[in-house]
Amino acid sequence: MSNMVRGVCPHDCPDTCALQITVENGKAVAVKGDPAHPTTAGVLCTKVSRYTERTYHPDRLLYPQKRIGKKGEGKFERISWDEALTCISEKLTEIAAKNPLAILPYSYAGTMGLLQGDGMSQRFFHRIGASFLDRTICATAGGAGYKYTIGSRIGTDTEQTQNARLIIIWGGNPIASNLHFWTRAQEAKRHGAKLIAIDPYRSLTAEKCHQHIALLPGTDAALALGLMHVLIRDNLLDHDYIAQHTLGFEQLRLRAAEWLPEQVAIVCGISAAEIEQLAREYGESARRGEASLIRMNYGVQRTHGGGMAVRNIACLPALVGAWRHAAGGVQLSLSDAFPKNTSFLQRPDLFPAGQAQRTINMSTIGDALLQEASAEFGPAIEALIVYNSNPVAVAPESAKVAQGFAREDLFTVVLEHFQTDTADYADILLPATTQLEHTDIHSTYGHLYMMANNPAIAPLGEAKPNTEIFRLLAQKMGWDDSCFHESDDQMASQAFLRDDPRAAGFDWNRLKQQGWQKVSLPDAPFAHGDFATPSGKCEFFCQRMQDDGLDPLPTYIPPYESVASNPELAREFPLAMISPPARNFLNSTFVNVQSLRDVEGEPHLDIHPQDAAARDIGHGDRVRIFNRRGSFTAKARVTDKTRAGLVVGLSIWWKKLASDDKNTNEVTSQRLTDMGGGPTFYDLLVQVEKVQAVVPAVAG
Ligand SMILES: Nc1nc2c(c(=O)[nH]1)N[C@H]1C(S)=C(S)[C@@H](COP(=O)(O)OP(=O)(O)OC[C@H]3O[C@@H](n4cnc5c(=O)[nH]c(N)nc54)[C@H](O)[C@@H]3O)O[C@H]1N2
Ligand SMILES: Nc1nc2c(c(=O)[nH]1)N[C@H]1C(S)=C(S)[C@@H](COP(=O)(O)OP(=O)(O)OC[C@H]3O[C@@H](n4cnc5c(=O)[nH]c(N)nc54)[C@H](O)[C@@H]3O)O[C@H]1N2
Ligand code: SF4
Ligand SMILES: [Mo]
Repeated sequence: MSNMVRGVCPHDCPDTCALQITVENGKAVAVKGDPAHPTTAGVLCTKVSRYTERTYHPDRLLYPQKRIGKKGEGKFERISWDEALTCISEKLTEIAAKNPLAILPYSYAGTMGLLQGDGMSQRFFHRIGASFLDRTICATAGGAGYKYTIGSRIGTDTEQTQNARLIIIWGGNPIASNLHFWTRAQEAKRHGAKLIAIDPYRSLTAEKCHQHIALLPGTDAALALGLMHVLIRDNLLDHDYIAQHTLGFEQLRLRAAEWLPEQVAIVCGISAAEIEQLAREYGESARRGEASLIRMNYGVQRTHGGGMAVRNIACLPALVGAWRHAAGGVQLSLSDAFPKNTSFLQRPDLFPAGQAQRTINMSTIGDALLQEASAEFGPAIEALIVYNSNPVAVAPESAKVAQGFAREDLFTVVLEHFQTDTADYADILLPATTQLEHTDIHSTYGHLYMMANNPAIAPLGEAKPNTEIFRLLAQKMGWDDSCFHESDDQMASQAFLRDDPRAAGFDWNRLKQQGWQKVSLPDAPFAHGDFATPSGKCEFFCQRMQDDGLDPLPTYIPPYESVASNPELAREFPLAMISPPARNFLNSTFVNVQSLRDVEGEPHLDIHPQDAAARDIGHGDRVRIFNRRGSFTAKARVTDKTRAGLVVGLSIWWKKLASDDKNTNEVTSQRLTDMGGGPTFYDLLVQVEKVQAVVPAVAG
């Protein structure tokens, strides 16, 4: 018997595809994109087309286990659910009796579902009075910069992309990480649109654009100031839009006047002509009444001044009036378009009244785990419950993260599908269901549909949904609050605010059958201003930034580590390094799926021919990449895809699937961005040396 079940791709990807799962005799045999979903349009990326391979992977965790080896050794023995839950609840009760703030959840977007993400789990941590986790690892720097300027994370609807005439892909690689936007950008290209990539690396996407501007990492804010300079100098402005819908133009004019293209060119490592030309094209396109779209992505916000860079770029459409068009403006994220019922899902009101609170930044988890108790820090972290994340592989300055996880006095619980690098450190390892095995409801950050996920198959082995695991734990703790008895369906039915006009008509039962429903957002959301800032305008001058100790006007904050900003460090470690996502992995997810790992091969380091020659490095040689924080090895790929002075290691490898048990995060730092407390994964200097030449094949 064969049937089709409607689902949603749960991964941290803006596309949030609608899935159709074919089930035969209780087994999922195929996962396809729904042809009727407007952005999915019947197509999935290679990774998720192979979903059954991941779900039925022989290494899936199927039973609860407890540690029998040393911390991190990854040796476990099977136990029952009852034993596992009893052990966890006893340990947490004991710690909470001293100070519940010593308990910390650690989670991110392994699934973006509103239930299996931070639904029931947050209720649990609020009720126990645990430390809060500031979930900064991806998007908070840019989110902060964007919100200061625009007010909320909404922007151009992806479904308009094909109507744009100029598309600037700024710090993103959509062929790998936002495929369904790229499909529409291609359609625009066929209709005559020009595509420009701004990226230090000739990514798969940059390669396919008409033009590639390869600036130095972390200098985007300066480039945006240079563009403002030319737009204002040459009067390529929409004066009417500026007068009606922006704040602080006079101050911006004076600020931008300081940023001469020749000077910006030096900061960015590009030519003044590139800046002049880009500004002219952007301004003139708007002037002709055409839609110009900036797709800004995460590459921009992973250095010291990442928040400011996003803010500066977000000012550009208001200068030229690009927001007047449904297909113009900027898209960074659309996540604020969804009226999520977070207070119901996560129940912050359960936090014990009057108890002290503490927030730990997930991007500095290494330092946090190594902190001793003190008046400023509070209690040392004694229990860590990890779900939907793989911090030992993905968090910066990995040596410290691993050292923290290795603490004998730390009690660690990991909820996972697989025995990841992080799972190796668990005291109790719990098997979680995958998206094919549980219910969920989703918002997204790359389109405007509320999405429903129906379970397609029964849970494998003894795996349980995250929601159920926290429900059972709450019962073991002896809590009788009714919210811990709510089913996934009951939670989903209230996941969006039904009386909010954006979610008008939201009904969980209908959504489950139909699969999706669009939230309502005006076609050109800022055509008539209506920014969600305090002034209701696009804020070139931002009082809130001043109040927060930041420059209230667009400015440039150089990287912590670059040849220009730290010449002394650069003498020892002369190469900048970035580690953006590999196409066939999703962060560290899928690295253990053989057919996908085969395509990526092994960890590589892309290095420019000049830098390779200076170090006697040949194509295919094994190299060591190092700085004062750590080192890892990779296979050199000598290529002009990267610029001289920059090395690129596509990521994020499982450490244990690399030949030296290490990955790029050995060399990244725990320093944070200018705003939003974000990580600075692309702000570092390294040195590279050959450790082993390729052995040439013997001819004959
Ligand atoms: N296949 C795949 N898809 C993914 C992911 C994945 O791991 N794999 N991850 C998902 C997640 S969590 C996220 S956050 C998104 C990320 O989505 P994107 O932001 O689109 O991420 P990338 O694909 O890495 O593109 C970032 C690009 O920015 C460039 N870059 C690096 N530093 C700078 C800089 O200083 N300035 C500029 N202008 N460019 C810079 C990099 O070279 C890279 O090509 O993708 C999501 N989708
Ligand atoms: N060097 C470097 N490091 C980076 C980045 C980079 O570009 N360079 N990118 C950063 C970014 S943008 C991000 S978002 C982070 C991402 O880092 P993470 O959020 O940790 O993402 P993943 O590595 O994909 O790990 C997610 C884990 O959740 C598990 N999981 C999935 N679904 C479920 C579920 O339903 N239940 C349970 N219990 N587990 C589940 C998966 O099996 C997987 O192991 O990494 C960051 N780290
Ligand atoms: S990872 Fe992204 S592109 Fe691939 S199926 Fe999921 S949502 Fe779609
Ligand atoms: Mo991310």
